[in-house]
Amino acid sequence: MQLSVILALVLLVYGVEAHFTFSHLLVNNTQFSAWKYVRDVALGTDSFEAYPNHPEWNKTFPQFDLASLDLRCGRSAYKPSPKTLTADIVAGSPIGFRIAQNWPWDDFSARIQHPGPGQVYLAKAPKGVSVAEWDGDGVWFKVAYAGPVSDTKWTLQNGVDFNFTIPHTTPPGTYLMRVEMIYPNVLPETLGTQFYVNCAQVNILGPGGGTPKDFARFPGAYTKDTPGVKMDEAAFGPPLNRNLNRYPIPGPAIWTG
Ligand SMILES: *[C@@H]1O[C@H](CO)[C@@H](O)[C@H](O)[C@H]1NC(C)=O
Ligand SMILES: *[C@@H]1O[C@H](CO)[C@@H](O)[C@H](O)[C@H]1NC(C)=O
Ligand SMILES: *[C@@H]1O[C@H](CO)[C@@H](O)[C@H](O)[C@H]1NC(C)=O
Ligand SMILES: [Cu+2]
Repeated sequence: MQLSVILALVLLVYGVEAHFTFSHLLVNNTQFSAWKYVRDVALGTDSFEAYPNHPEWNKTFPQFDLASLDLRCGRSAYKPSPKTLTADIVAGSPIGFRIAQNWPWDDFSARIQHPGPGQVYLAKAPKGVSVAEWDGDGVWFKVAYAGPVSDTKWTLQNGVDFNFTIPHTTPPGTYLMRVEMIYPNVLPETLGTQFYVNCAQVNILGPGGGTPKDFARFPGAYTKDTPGVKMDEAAFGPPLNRNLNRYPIPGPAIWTG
């Protein structure tokens, strides 16, 4: 590979627009303020980045460690925080997560630039435990997947939203709702596949009647050998987008109600 190509790839991986947090919940066609219903995350440090030392920027640094508790809800966000509120959402109505966009420097317009899929999981708070006080140490089922729209294009890439609908028959109750965007990555210059993870606290309203199945735990759902986390660069190597319809979806099957 030519040096200029390697440099371009490295910039694509480390570029300032690259990182993000899903800090806004979208409910009833409304964007709620950052970290109102989404659990706030701790600051990170990223040796690859040399950008202004702004707290919201430091929150964007991704997860790499598949065994870390931080893979559950983002950096230190498995710890409940009294400042996070719980949003009432109606099962079957359109909802979403939106990334943080208000940055203190001019040339920054945040978008989900990395190639890769998004997924949403739900975990019901145990009986008698308020979701606001729960660390999410339970079983999670998948309710949404945003994969490739074509062989060369991902649904989420270059946008700011991950919109979806949870099944109408989801059992009512309080849940942690975990969003992840996965940037599958095999470049030797990087630390590996990146996870952008956040969790909202939601109270699901609706008729219920469905029986969720195919559960996973976080951490634990993925290993370094999970297809879709571990990439075969020969098949389709991010950051290049090609043969995306062959992307193997990591984790359990999606539950549609
Ligand atoms: C996601 O939903 C919001 C309404 O909550 C809407 O304003 C926005 O345009 C949608 N985004 C996409 C990419 O469809
Ligand atoms: C924020 O990230 C930068 C870049 O990695 C790092 O130098 C700095 O120490 C971090 N700040 C805090 C408060 O963690
Ligand atoms: C969304 O609308 C429903 C009524 O349709 C309401 O019960 C709920 O509180 C609203 N959620 C939020 C977060 O405003
Ligand atoms: Cu990034």
